[in-house]
Amino acid sequence: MNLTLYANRLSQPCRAVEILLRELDVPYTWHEVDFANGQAREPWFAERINALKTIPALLETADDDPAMNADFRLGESHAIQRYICRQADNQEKARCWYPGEQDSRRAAKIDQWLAWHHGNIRCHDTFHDIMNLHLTLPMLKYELQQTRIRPLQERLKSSLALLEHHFKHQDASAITLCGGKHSTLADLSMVCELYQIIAIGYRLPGYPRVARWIDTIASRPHFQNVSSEIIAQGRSIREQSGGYLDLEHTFI
Ligand SMILES: N[C@@H](CCC(=O)N[C@@H](CS)C(=O)NCC(=O)O)C(=O)O
Repeated sequence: MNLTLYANRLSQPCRAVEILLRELDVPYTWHEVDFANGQAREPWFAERINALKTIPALLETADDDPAMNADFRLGESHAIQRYICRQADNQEKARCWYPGEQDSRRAAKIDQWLAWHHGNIRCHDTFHDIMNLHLTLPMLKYELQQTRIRPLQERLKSSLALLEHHFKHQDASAITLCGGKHSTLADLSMVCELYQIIAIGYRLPGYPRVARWIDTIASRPHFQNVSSEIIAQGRSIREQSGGYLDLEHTFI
């Protein structure tokens, strides 16, 4: 495969795809998309890169001009990750992340959690709201903390409680969504999302198993390297925020 990843490391779904490529030693070319300034909404992007107008997008080509000559274009991070697992040379490793037809039931459980991720954790993630607030409307931060951020955090807490309950019934030596020692695409996608609030400085004392699960996956070297921009962004938000983030009491 000759792969080009159109992405941005401030985007959770993009980081999940890039971490997987690195975990599986799949070679790829990186193409940064300035999505914050609307690049993914420009007509050329929809026409040549991803008709869904989102990143990540994966292009596969026989030569080195993916935007003009791609044989295959794919959007949606979950679909991209499954495709990478199906195509990777190292199938032994790839099947640990997503077994596909080799183990249909396990693959179905991974699919279940991936679908739940999009309908729950991703919808209630406060990171982008906090970042937008921090960059564009800092004078309204205390007011918007109450009207905008708190309701999202409350909804996120119910998803965290569901995960904590799920992990209670898992083998305590390895916390993974689908059981077993190896993380899957579901763990990776969800932890990439949740790690954003950890990067700001929130901790999850009320959800100790969830906290351990995040820590286990986030401490992998590829995860840390690909997340370095989000870690820096989180630090800068924390340092300039004053007390409004309420880091100590939000997730008790
Ligand atoms: N469900 C999609 C979500 C992708 C998505 O929301 N990407 C954002 C960046 S995090 C984006 O491309 N935004 C472009 C825009 O809003 O113009 C996936 O998992 O790939």
